Amino acid sequence: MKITLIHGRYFNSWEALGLGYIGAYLRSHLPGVELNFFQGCFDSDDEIIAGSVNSDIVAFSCTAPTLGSSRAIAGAVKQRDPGIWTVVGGYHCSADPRPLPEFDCIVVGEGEAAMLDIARGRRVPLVYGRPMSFQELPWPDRYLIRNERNIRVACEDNGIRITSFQSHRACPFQCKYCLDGFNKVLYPNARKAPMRYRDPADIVAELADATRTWRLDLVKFSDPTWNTDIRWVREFCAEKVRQRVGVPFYPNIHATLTSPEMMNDMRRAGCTQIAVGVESGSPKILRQIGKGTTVSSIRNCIRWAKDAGIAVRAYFILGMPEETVADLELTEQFADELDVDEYGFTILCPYPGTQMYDPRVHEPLLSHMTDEYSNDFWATNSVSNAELRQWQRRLTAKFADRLTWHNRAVQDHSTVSAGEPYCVTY
Ligand code: B12
Repeated sequence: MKITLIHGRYFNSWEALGLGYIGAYLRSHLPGVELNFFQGCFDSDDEIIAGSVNSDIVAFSCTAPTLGSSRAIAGAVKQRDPGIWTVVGGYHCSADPRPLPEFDCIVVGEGEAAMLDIARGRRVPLVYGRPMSFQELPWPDRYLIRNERNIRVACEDNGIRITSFQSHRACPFQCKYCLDGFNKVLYPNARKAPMRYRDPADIVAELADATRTWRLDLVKFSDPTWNTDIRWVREFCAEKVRQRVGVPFYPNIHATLTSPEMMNDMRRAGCTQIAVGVESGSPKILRQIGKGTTVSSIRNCIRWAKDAGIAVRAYFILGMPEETVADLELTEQFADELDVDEYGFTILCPYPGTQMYDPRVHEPLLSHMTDEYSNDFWATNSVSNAELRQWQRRLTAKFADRLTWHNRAVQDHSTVSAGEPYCVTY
């Protein structure tokens, strides 16, 4: 049995962690399985097609912007050998699992158990993955996903070797712009997101092992919100200190769930930087996003981080539907006031599966809907797309010396063009 796993083509080069988990799970249950891996930002379409044709199954991992190029590759593979079973999983098709001619099967939700069933011969057009527990999941197979390539790009750009880890699954928040606000899509039978946390001892052991193996200088977390459980954060920090795993770390932090003690614990455990989704400086817009943050919780969180000696990256989203110029002005004032180390400014993008997505309006735009850095159609009720882009340009120019890699990359290249692995995602 030969299975080829493909991470759809996007212009950044994060490691394909989800496929790393799926590959490790398949190997632990099917010892003889032959696994093959390609990543669109490193491997050309021709290489991927040539490397896929003698497989039994070719499976793609896609977000909305990577679906188009994956469809083209799947189509070419099918044309060469119609007997190959093509599968697609990941966020986009989980949110929109309608059949597509290039794929024989769509997987909704977490992919490990679903892919094992498929590898064992299940041949149906739609498979619902089940929420996996970390006790049954091996660590991701970083050799399979050729993690060194991602680390190398990061190192070439920043001089540091960095890669990502997952500390829990699911998200309890329902932010309007994020697919996780639609946990129902991923976990259709659950009333609440089925949160699962890793044993702190286990994740710290993985950090230690990977730091040694891959000579890491910094570890980041893929979790959209890392501090969903304050007690878990405390235990993780204590465990990292106890196991003397000194590698610095960098998580995404929800501003409301913080305290000075938490920041101090994190700093002691090696946290050198946090990312905070500030989103807006307008109390009205923050309420509408539904994240549960306020101007004052954000202000406090960032002050406590700075006091603890932790650097802060702040992300802002422009363009909630009821956002006005007055709200955008509040955002600019808040960005000035917060005075953080790094700034990112995006324009809301209505991805399928988010509460902002209206299929009647947005589906026709999907073919050229790139992402929140370059979308050219989204507007608020009172601010046009051109004006939003103007605001984005104004803010990125104002904080030009402190921009995130992504904003810089988009600026340098004026549009986001897929298939150029020129930048890292740190
Ligand atoms: C970390 C993260 C990133 C990282 C990179 C992640 C990566 N590995 O490539 C960075 C910051 C670079 C990033 C970039 C982008 N991201 Co992002 N990201 C996330 C985040 C926070 C976590 C994803 C993650 O790594 N999870 C952990 C790993 C272990 O799991 P996984 O990849 O989800 O895989 C599991 C399942 O999805 C499934 N699965 C995945 N692939 C496959 C394939 C098969 C065959 C099967 C069966 C199953 C399967 O099984 C896996 C194991 O259980 C999610 C939001 C969230 N709440 O989770 C958004 C999210 C995935 N991102 C999103 C988007 C839109 C983007 C960008 C377009 C944003 C941008 N403009 O840069 C790019 C696209 C990157 C790309 N390569 O496609 C959207 C996707 C929405 C959609 N409808 O497609 C999300 C959901 C956030 C949102 N706005 O709603 N992202």
